[in-house]
Amino acid sequence: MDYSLQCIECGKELNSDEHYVCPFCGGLLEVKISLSEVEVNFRLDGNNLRVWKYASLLPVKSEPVSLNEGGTPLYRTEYIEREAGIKSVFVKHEGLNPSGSFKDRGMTVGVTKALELGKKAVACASTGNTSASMAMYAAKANLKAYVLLPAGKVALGKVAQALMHGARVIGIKGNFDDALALVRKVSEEENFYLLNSVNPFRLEGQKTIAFEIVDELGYVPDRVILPVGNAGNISAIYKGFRELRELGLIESIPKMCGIQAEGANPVFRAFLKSGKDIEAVENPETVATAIRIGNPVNARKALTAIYESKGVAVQVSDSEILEAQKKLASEEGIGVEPASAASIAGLYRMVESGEIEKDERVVCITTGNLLKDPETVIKVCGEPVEVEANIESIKKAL
Ligand code: AN7
Repeated sequence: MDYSLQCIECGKELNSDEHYVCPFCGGLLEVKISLSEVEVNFRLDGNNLRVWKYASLLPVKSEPVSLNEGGTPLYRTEYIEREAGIKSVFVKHEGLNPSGSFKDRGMTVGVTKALELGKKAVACASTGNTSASMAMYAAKANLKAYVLLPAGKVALGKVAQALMHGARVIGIKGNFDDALALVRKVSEEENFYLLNSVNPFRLEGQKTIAFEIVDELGYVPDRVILPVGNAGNISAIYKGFRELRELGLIESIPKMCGIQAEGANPVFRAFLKSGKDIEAVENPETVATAIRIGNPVNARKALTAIYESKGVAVQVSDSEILEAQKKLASEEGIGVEPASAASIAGLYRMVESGEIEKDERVVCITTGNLLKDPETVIKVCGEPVEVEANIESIKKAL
């Protein structure tokens, strides 16, 4: 397949896969697929959903390192439709990927690329899910994995995964943004293949969320809503829709709507000013630790996606996030982690503000699994009651 890497800042094109930032200006790179030359060998017929169904639009040359990622369920949420008064609301549950988050779509491509480039080790900074996913795919590919985490600020399930899959996990006394700056330096010095969302190949895998939404629904929704942290996913999904349109497979692009937590809201703030550049939030804080990010590297790409698609950025409070998490779990049977619930909290905010029309067809993306963050669940729901082991006590407790 034909593709190049293009700098999103200076526009220069590179023909080597080695870079993840522009060697001329330091800007982020984006994979530019030669769409006029691609032979699309899949049909958007709802069958065989998985990341590698779309291999003809993915920039790899070798056998993929795969754990059967993608093909996640798209649930119709009738309770939420009724309560929000919206014609159709679907939830695409990315928490049902192999490691329990959407990151697997990116890692299958990113780790395959690491092998193509002959790398011996991969690395990332992470609020948790990236590290869990990377560790898993590195294990499968027999690569060393190095992880930098903000100490004490990563949900337990994610740390457990990274450790058990064999990554070297290092907590730093700083936040995610500090960890990312450090891992970028260390990776350069140690020749680790960096798998944060500055890596353009990883994002290519994530664009398959857009392909699958159209594939499964059979139409293009009016709006796609998802949480925004480092802002890679919203950029990737928008790119996916753009490619389908350029190929003539769809005619419209959904309004891309990015949701941030109030305490970690730089993209939302830039959006309020109609700006393209963010001002970093120095000390980001939210219960949704996955998106506790103050200086998202892909913010410019994300804002472009939002503006070009006529979408919006929205902020939600921690209590709205936890309420939405509970609603999804208890009314719809969909178990997600707090960051994921931000998409539903955002939907409700948009209903309140009048941003959404009643007759819209909406897809919310829930990015990570409930099991990732058991500690927050116990804080919200409390511990189970404990009683004597006899029928009477149990009946009293029912
Ligand atoms: C559940 O794992 O950044 O806007 O290091 O785990 O593409 O960053 C996680 C991000 C949303 C935000 N939902 O996605 C990491 C990390 C969940 C996440 C996001 C993350 P981006």
